[in-house]
Amino acid sequence: PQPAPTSLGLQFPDGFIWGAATSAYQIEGATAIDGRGPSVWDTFSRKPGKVRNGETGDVAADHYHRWADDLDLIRDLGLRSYRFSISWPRVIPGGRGPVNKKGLDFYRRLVDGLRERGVTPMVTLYHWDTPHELQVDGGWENRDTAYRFADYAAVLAEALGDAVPNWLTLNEPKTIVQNGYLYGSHAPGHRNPAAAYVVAHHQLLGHGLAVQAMRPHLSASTRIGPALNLHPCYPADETNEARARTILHDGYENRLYLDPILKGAYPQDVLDDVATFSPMQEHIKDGDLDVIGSPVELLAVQYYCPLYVTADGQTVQKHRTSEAFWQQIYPEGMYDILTRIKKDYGDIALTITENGLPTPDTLGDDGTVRDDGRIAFLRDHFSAAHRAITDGVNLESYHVWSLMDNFEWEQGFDQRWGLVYVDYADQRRVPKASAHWYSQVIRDNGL
Ligand code: GBH
Repeated sequence: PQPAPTSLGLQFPDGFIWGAATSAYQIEGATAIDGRGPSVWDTFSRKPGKVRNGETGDVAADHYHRWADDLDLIRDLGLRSYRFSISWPRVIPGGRGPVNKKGLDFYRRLVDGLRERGVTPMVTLYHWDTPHELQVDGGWENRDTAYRFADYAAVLAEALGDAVPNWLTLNEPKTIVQNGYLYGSHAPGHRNPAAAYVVAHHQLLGHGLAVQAMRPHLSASTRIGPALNLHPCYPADETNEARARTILHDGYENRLYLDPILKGAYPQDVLDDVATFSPMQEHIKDGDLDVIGSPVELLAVQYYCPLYVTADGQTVQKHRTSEAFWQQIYPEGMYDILTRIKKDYGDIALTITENGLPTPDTLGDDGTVRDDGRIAFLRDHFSAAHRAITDGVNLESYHVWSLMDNFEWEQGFDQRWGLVYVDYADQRRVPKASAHWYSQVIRDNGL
């Protein structure tokens, strides 16, 4: 039978996979249960003034206890892929040393539970929750953390490798560099440009070491890749100065991570600029770039917004922003970043692992949540992705951020990014209008 006609007339390719994403600290709660050790986000969120309203992930969406119901919800919405992250300190509480079997068992239940429901798991090894004990020794400033990350990656590949076809190493190493070490707004809360780019290198090294450590435990068809938040950068005006600053800005936002992983070399313009304020290069040892450039089969792209760069290297706003002050809404940026990856990095398989919008959602008296803004946002970004596919981009799946409302880092619980509303008073889940709309998109494989 013909698929039902859809309003925009956009049909996605057969086999295109629709899903949603979450991360461990943002949804799990249960931070002191079953042997989990503390992470940097436990210690950071407890410090006064770091998170809005002093909130923490101690309970979050209580997913650790409600996982089975949440997996039923994922199935009932028709999602075919679920991207979640594993809490490093749940599996290796001290960051190095003994494995916590209860922690591993939780993720085994999750992975098996997804497969029983016909949903493919996509696992992120690390979504910012560094074990506190490693941070005491310098965290990603310390080269040793990269090796400990590889040990952890091998443990997971061995334990879950048979059941997980796609693995993502680091989530957004750039965000740790920028928010964790430049602005201080994320854990570990430093403002130290010199350290920030040492942290960039050690994270990238950790990525490469993890890829190498996992391989022996995985089948030949299992794929590994990084999850990078990419920002298309445009000059704010037509001056030569703005154009030049935009190229460098693109280097810091995109090429600093893409080039070493996919081309085995750092971009020279960024290295030269970093050298004016950071000892990063002293930390790049012989052979590191071969490790970082270890072959990967998948690039996970997270797209939220573009950046407009002025002649003096500042960024300015050109479009309406969302509830998140940093997010200008520009769906064409999705097309631009996807086509640019193909042009500059070739035909590596791409997945969108995050794209979404926060909206001021409330539970209505009739028990529904009307989030029309999210529907419009997703419709426009799905359309841009469709156009990229039509133009030959190898995009195979799309994960909306997020499956459900959760702990939005320094913004706490006020910003709601979910397809599913979470009532934090009783942990009730209510699929929003966007969730119902998305289910229809999935059924139609189009919109
Ligand atoms: C993603 O990051 C995260 O992976 C996810 O955990 C998060 O919930 C989701 O976005 C929604 O925010 O201080 O000006 O840099 C997206 C990248 C990096 C964008 C941090 C906002 C903070 C603003 N984010 N950045 S700024």
